[in-house]
Amino acid sequence: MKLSLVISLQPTSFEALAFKGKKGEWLDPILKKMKELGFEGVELALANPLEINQTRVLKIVNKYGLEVPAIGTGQAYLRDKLSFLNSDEAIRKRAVERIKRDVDFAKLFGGKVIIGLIRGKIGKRLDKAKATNYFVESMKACADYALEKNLNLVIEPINRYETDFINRAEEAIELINLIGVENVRLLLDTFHMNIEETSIEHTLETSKPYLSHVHVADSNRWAPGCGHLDFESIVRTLEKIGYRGYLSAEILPLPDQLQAAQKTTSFFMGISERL
Ligand code: LER
Ligand code: MN
Repeated sequence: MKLSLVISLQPTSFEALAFKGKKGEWLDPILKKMKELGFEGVELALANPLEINQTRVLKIVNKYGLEVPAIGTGQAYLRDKLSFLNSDEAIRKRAVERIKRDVDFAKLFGGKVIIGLIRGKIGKRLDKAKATNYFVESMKACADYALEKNLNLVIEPINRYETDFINRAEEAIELINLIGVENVRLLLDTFHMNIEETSIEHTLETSKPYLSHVHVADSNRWAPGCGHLDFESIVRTLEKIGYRGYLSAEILPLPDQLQAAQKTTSFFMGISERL
């Protein structure tokens, strides 16, 4: 299993990020540090890929020999209010177009595109059946586009305090089967699983045929090892089901940015020595 760290290329209100973009030359020194700490990948979250210098990002990522396992898209919802469940068709269409641009960006690295907060919420205007139709329709359009580029989309169940649509792995799997395009897979995040799933290990096992990306954070969303999740058991289960993808740390920058990143690699290195 390989380790990556989620960082944002743009400023954002989303808090669980070790590093966030700012003005000036900030990306190069951060990726340099990540490489030194032992990360093999960097997961890039952003609001809109058309607002950034993609060639420059690619150049810096390549300079440090890092992989980009996934692109995070939730800021398009948080900042620009785009979502697949908006009752306004024009906004749903803009959300699909934004994901297509994320797919173009992901293609530079061969990474997956995450369908997390961008799905939106059922809220008071929709019911579950209508939300499901809207979601499946948008997902099919994005998945067909990604399939042409040989890329995967991954649906991420998110805890009930952030969304009322797809909180558990079982719900995501049902939708993956309904969408029926082979490049739509599953992302599981240990922070959300700790809130929503009866057993993290059991859910990992039953998700085996679908699982294609994993976010790691401890129970308090600090770096793994700083809360009360049993990561030895989680890693053992991932090995048992033959998961070969990334563990991507989506964590609060606490007690500070660097320590959050350092604790992540030293903790998982300790686990792999023990297992
Ligand atoms: C949101 O809490 C989250 O985990 C992100 O990965 C979703 O885009
Ligand atoms: Mn996540």
